[in-house]
Amino acid sequence: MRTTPLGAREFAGEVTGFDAASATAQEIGELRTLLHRHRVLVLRGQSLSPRRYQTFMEHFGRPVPHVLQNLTVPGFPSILTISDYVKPDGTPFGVLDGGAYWHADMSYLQDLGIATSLYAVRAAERSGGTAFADLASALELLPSRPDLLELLGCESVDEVLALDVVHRFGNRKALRDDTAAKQNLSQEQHARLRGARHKLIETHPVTGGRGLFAPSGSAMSVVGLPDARSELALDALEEFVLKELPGYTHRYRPGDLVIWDNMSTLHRGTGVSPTRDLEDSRVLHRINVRYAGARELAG
Ligand SMILES: O=C(O)CCC(=O)C(=O)O
Ligand SMILES: [Fe+2]
Repeated sequence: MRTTPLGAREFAGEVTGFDAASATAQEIGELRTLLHRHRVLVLRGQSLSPRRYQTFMEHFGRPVPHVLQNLTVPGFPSILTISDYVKPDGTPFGVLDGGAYWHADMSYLQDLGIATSLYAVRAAERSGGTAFADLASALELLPSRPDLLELLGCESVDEVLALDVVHRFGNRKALRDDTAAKQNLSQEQHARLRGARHKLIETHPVTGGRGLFAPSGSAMSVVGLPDARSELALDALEEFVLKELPGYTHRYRPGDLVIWDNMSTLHRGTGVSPTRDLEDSRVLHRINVRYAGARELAG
């Protein structure tokens, strides 16, 4: 197994010499360590049935089924289909827009520590990729940005450590579009997504390291700041991450498996546009796992 960083500061590692379908528990254990070293892992040329894929990801944590159950792989409630293919009757084959805005998956859940994997069953030149931004060195750079501290209403980084952020399903920047309604969530699904409160600087449940957590996407407001100020501060944090921290954009080929840690990264889908041509479409299988419990697993 060899790893080549794809971005600066060891961000995003391409792993070669690893076959997810036949990996031993020890190899998978090594891959878990690599995930936390590089935050994003890229493995090309994998060949995984839904069953093998899910079993493989269960070594990273417990699957967390997505609320959009109607778009999961039949028989696999924990595997969500992300696709730009629209069926002849006009209905989507999968989630068309899995998140074209910067976000961290499932930050609206109370229990943190979510990894995401996307396995490319099908890929096309015209289809969008996934862009990633690294949050790992944000906290260390914060003292060099007194303007950000001021926007957050803080005089020191210690005060920043005490800030809480409210997260709710959807995208803060498109709040008025009512994203949840657009995705046809039932009342019951809404109730499950009431939201959560997290620290702006969170502790990683696996590594124990502290870092900036999910300033974008479902981060709705900084507790204690007036609404307009809170918006400005969260927008400024996102801009800081995108301008000053490492990034990597993945373009899919069939057989790619991309795994990332949502505690230390942001991501977004790039250039999603629907197609009725199956041959020219992208089909990704997404699994989310929560790290809690991963320690009990072999390897
Ligand atoms: O469309 C993509 O490449 C990313 C989708 C996404 O953000 C997700 O499924 O969580
Ligand atoms: Fe996402």
